Amino acid sequence: MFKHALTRGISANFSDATVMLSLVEPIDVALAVRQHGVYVEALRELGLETTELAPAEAFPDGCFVEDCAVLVDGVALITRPGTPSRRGEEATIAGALAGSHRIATMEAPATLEGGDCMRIGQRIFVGRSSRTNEAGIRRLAEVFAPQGIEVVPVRVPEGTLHLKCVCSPLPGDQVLLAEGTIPSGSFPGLEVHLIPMEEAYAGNCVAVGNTAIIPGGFPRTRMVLEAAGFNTMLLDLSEIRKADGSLTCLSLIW
Ligand code: CIR
Repeated sequence: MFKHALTRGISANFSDATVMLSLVEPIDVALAVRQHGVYVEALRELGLETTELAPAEAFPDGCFVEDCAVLVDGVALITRPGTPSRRGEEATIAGALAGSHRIATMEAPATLEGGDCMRIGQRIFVGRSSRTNEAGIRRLAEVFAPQGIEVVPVRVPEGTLHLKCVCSPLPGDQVLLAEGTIPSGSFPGLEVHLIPMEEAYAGNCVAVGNTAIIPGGFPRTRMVLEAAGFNTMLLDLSEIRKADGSLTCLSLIW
């Protein structure tokens, strides 16, 4: 069961966040700050002790802390983000985790982002994406092998930023997955809860115990999760989504 969460506030320069497609509507930074505050509050309501780092003006994407580290049982692998504009974010994350984790690092040419890493039991499914390369995957396997972790690469569909843009872990060998994105057979031995492709954005949820935080506006996903026995908490993520962000990206939880 998760006990802690690390987050970082929204940068004053959040409207300059890296995006895959040009924005149709500008990001409302003040609204993003409020949405982020509600997110942190939701983590607290779920019983997590939260540490919030101050926003970093130099890093418009700095709130997406998940990408900067992969955590397994007291070890933190600090990543080397695949996008040059995000390099440097990971240093403050390493500092924040140093008190609670043994720190491991990775060197060029390896790149890896936490959004591509989905731990379920003793496996980490890792996306081969534009952000995560083979050297990054090898380093992930090397760091966590002593803890009995098996690293399982999964191809991320074209045009999808990270593995967890379309799927996310649920407690107890279960996974939430958007239909038509990644084949269910990529997750052998897991109970796969499928949601319709048009709700793929909600494939990224944060589940703590039997409660799943999901983005508002995805009724079929809510039904799937509730039918699977989860309570759901709905959050408005409109501004976070404009920056290609979703729920898991906004925290590191352990
Ligand atoms: C980026 O392109 O890196 C950010 N704008 C969004 C990162 C989202 N992170 C995640 O899904 N883990």
